[in-house]
Amino acid sequence: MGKYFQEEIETASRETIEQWQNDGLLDVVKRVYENVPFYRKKMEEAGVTPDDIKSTADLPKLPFLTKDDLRDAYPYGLLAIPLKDCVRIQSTSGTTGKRVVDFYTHADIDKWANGCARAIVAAGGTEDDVCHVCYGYGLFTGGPGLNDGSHKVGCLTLPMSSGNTDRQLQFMVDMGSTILCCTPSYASYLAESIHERGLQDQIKLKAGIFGAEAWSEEMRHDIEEKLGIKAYDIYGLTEIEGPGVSFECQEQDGMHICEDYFIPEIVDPETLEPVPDGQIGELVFTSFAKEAFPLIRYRTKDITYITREKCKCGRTHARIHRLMGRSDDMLIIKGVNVYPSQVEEVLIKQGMPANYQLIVDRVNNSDTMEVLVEMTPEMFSDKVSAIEKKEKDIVSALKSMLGIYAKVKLVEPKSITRSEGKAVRVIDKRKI
Ligand code: DLL
Repeated sequence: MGKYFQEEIETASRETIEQWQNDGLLDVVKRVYENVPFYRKKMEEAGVTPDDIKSTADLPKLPFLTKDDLRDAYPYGLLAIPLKDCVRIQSTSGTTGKRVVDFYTHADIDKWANGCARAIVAAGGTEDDVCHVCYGYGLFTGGPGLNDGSHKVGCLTLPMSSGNTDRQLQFMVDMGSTILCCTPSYASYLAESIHERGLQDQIKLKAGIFGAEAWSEEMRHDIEEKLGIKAYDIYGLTEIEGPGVSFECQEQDGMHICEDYFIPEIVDPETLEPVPDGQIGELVFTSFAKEAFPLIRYRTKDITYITREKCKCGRTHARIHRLMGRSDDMLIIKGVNVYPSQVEEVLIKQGMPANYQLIVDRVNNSDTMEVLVEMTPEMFSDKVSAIEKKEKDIVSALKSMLGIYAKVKLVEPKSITRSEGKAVRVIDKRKI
């Protein structure tokens, strides 16, 4: 295996990529207009027909699609083919509102696996590797996606799924896992557990493919240092396809979008107008290559910016910058905009593990924020005075970063719940 999984596609000229996207857009608009009453109605309401769409330059004429639309159309309302031709569903965990379900044909699964295989090869993976997948398996896309990608590359695949850290570490040591696929928060938890048990010398990991939740550059360095690996970011969402929509290469300088399957746009989340490359906004996708469940102009709510400059790795597909938050996870506390990633940055700079939770509340009409932070096992045995001092240091570091006071409480190691591998970073009691 060389540097790329599909060299010709991954290094195609921008003209070729644009041609794929123009052809793909015309095809998908016609398909949904003819086969999906939900879409036809939306397009009719927007006064647009397939004849109005000649190239990606006409995208702004098409209506957006949101998670609420997917919920309204649940379960079959956005299917573009007969149900009998679908072979798989995947779904979100549905912790907020109704589940979102995505359908796949054989061809859809094959393309998804290509995206994940490209990510694994970009992280240095070959058929000699042992790929340890501890994203959840099941309705969640993480496990199945990386699993299929790992098969395509020809790695020995360990379908571990999430949880049971003892078993994860035993297999990691016994099988000599070289590539670790999981959420960054679980990777840092595994790193701590490896150090606690003194297993560093028995671990053969060289790379990690981490995604499914926001993480910072500081957290990347922390994990890389603790595990002695290179840590790569991978992005995706259930509605579009799960992991492998975009992924980092050896340059670790933004995630390449599989542009032969998806058309990315960045729009201003307020005005919904497209913004130029390099400008921050909300990521929007058109999944034109999907047979079963193609989405047009789906608003991800994820905030980032895009670049179409050729990458040093030789790939030509556009890159998105590490995600900077969600247009809906920004907290407004006492009128100040706070992103959980800013808190994470402070904590890591203070030498804390990145396992934390923000509890936001409203007391006597005033917003409050409490930051629970897990201690390392070493800190846990420190004197109370040392712990109190650390809490004070974090309070003042947060104050200078955010400009507001947040109460800080250091809690026992591993006492903050991890659900489905994804960390629950914010509990906003104001909404309850
Ligand atoms: O999290 C798919 C996935 C699995 C991606 C494994 C990467 C690895 P959902 O559960 O539908 O799908 O959640 C999608 O998670 O809109 C982002 O807000 C967030 N997210 C996903 N990847 C990243 C990332 C999977 N690399 C939502 N950085 C997305 C930051 C991410 N946030």
